[in-house]
Amino acid sequence: SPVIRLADYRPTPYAIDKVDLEFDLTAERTLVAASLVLSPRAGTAGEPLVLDGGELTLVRIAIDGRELSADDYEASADRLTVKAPPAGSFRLDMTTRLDPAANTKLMGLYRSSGTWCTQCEAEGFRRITYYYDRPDVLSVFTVKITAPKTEAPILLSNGNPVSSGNLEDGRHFAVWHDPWPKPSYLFALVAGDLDAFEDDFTTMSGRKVKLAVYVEKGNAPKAAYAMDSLKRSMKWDEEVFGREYDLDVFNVVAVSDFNMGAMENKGLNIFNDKYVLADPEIATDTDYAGIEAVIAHEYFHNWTGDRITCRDWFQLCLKEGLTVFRDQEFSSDMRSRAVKRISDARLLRSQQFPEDGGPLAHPVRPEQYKEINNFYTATVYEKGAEVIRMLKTLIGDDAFARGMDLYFDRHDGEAATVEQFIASFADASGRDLEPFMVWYREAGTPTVTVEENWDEAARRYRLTLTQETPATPGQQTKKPRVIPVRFGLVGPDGGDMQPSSIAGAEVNGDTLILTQPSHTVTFEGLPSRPVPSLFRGFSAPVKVRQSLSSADLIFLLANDADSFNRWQAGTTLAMTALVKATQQVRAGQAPSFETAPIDALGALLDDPGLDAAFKALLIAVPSENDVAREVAENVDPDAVAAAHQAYRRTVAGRLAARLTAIVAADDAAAGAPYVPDAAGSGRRSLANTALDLLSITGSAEAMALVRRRFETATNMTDRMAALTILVHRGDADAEAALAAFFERFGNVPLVVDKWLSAQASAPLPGALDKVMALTRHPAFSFGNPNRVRALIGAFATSNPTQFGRADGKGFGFVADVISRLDAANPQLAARLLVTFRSWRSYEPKRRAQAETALRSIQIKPQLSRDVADILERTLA
Ligand code: DPP
Ligand code: ZN
Repeated sequence: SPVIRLADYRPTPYAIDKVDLEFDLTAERTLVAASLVLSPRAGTAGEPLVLDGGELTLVRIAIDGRELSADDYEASADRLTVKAPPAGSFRLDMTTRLDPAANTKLMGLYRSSGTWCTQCEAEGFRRITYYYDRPDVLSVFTVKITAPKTEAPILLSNGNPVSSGNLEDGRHFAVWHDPWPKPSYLFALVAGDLDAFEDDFTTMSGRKVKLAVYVEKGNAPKAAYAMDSLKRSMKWDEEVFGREYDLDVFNVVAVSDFNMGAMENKGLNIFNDKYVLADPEIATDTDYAGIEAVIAHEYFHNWTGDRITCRDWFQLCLKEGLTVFRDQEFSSDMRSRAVKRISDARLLRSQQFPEDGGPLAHPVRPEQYKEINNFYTATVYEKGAEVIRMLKTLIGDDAFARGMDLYFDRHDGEAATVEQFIASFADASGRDLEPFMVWYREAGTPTVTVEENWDEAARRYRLTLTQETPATPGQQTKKPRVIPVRFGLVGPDGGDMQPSSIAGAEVNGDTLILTQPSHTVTFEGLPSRPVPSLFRGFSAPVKVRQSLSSADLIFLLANDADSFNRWQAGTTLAMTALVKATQQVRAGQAPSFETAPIDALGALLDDPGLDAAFKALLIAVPSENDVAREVAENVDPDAVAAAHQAYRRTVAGRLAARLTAIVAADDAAAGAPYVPDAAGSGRRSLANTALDLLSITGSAEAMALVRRRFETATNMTDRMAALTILVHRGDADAEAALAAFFERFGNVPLVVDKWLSAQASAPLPGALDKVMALTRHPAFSFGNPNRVRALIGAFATSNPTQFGRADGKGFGFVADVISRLDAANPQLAARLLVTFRSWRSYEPKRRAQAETALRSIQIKPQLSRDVADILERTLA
């Protein structure tokens, strides 16, 4: 398949001035009548009109009311060419016939539990009608929907409602008009028998907006938290970014079959129901936080994505990185900023770093692709957000705010580029940001190596900071990057010391700005050797190689003024211990651990000044996947697991009394009503982390605590935590607990997903057989993306020893599933395939097994472009 290149960008020869769509929906067939007003751009009159299609059947075509003859055009399933359109502006009428019920790709118009719904980003609109299905063609849409009234009493599209009424034969219609010009990927339609949770919001200029969250019948009460999150998002965007909503209505619809998390269609966001439905019985604290973040994310897109969209798909981070940055800020303001920052850094390291360091590495703003669906990645989203955060650190809060305003002023109503975005900040700050563009253009995670030197006699401290970015596919040499290093020099009393002067790098407040391959920074006039605290707040998405002693790390863990670096010091200590233990296991030795770092954690657990969520993060052991990433080469997941187990046993043993007290304190508080806020979720998170650690010893007392928690839990967070522990430890009561859980929640698909995931991620020899058996369970379906991700996705991503079985059966099974899914839903299949991206890091035997599994997919005929693209890059 062809390579699409940024360098080849050209505007279309025609603009689409106006679009009228009429959808005629029946159970048997769907007809779409599209009427487009087109006009040639300067100098392009008479050029052929070539529109995108996707598996379309054309039943009628006319220009300015005249039916075209066969000589006038060529229509294939994937393309329409009108050979010689009129020289001026003209109207193109087309009717296409669709089969939404047969649409298993979940792109374009499809049915989910009987509801007609759409997903058009990135290239789904072409599966509805022929169109310039690209983000730089903006038009004003009017949409009429007719459908059987009993089957679809609710008819929704973008914009504002215009009219509605009854027709013959039990049918009815609704007309919607969206005054804001938009590209086709933001089009949406919903028709179904849904319940609504309604409310309203008065904007900063006093306009009243009707809000509704539509859900399947009977689920309206479960939309309350999503609605509350929406209203808080609308208010926050006014207060923090000065952005007001711009239509009379804002609708959110939850559907149960959805490839992505959610979609920001103008005025009609469509969501995976996982990010809408919640009550304490069915949703965990993590689910609540996810709903709040995704509702905010999609709402924030109204300005960063819809009002200002992307010129082409290479600019995807222009809307995604920026909107992730905005939702991160929102969540930080709603909850704990320190905890959010740590969670985001963990996510980046676990999802984006392996992408950046493997065969699928690509720049935040890629320059070529074969299939754009494969670029909705952690690099574009999460690293894209980090790049914006660095920009803010670099130019300061005020210039950043002015730059945002300038961007909105200049580009409202346009399809913009990353260069235009960055120019707004260069102009607002006066800083040359060309060197900063390397973050957008080059892939790979820089490593910053730190060397220190203390001259006691001269009271002079030197840090040498050297950056290096490894080669990535297609990019052999790398330029130095602009790296902001927020820092502190921690003195013996735990406070930051102030040097009398700093030389060797630009300094901006508490931030050193690296621009060269290497800087030696000299700090004069310090009373004693400081302990350096670098990259405070995770000020740059880099790896840091620095050999601080255990004593220094323990000191930072206890004293650093920056909470991120306190956590980082603890994590570095744990990771060092885990990597060493893994090496000992591989060498046939018993792993051994220093006790001082563990005792330091214990002391922090006693500190009443630290909040529970932060303590939970401090004692959360880096995952086996984290350790494997650090080991990097010749990974043996069984050795990692053995080291991990031994480390957790040691921690649990030394901290047993404190951990038990934490669980008991939480038990005492459990009678209070469930509130999914930072305080409540922090308390539960700490208690469940403590319980998980205690259970690793398998002691009768610990397992009794787990069983009791499972039986007496008053919310899904605690119930699920306890169930997972029982299942993962292979407890004698695990099967009974799973049965009881299914008995109670088997009719709630989102909870069935948790039940599936707990079993799929169990680090036990029987896990693969269990997963295979569960694929035949009546509650499972290969047709539903959430079920597939909950079972197969969880097995591949969260069960390193069983997915990575030495006999290759784990790899083989997942490869078979990918082959089987590909024809029905290529996007989902390609996502699953990404779980193989680090296959070259395994020890030789597993590496060979993984390659065999990948090659077994490759030989299948008719692979989708999605899967073929990932496979080709993964094996390259
Ligand atoms: N729906 C996806 C998101 O909001 C793609 N735009 O990130
Ligand atoms: Zn987004």
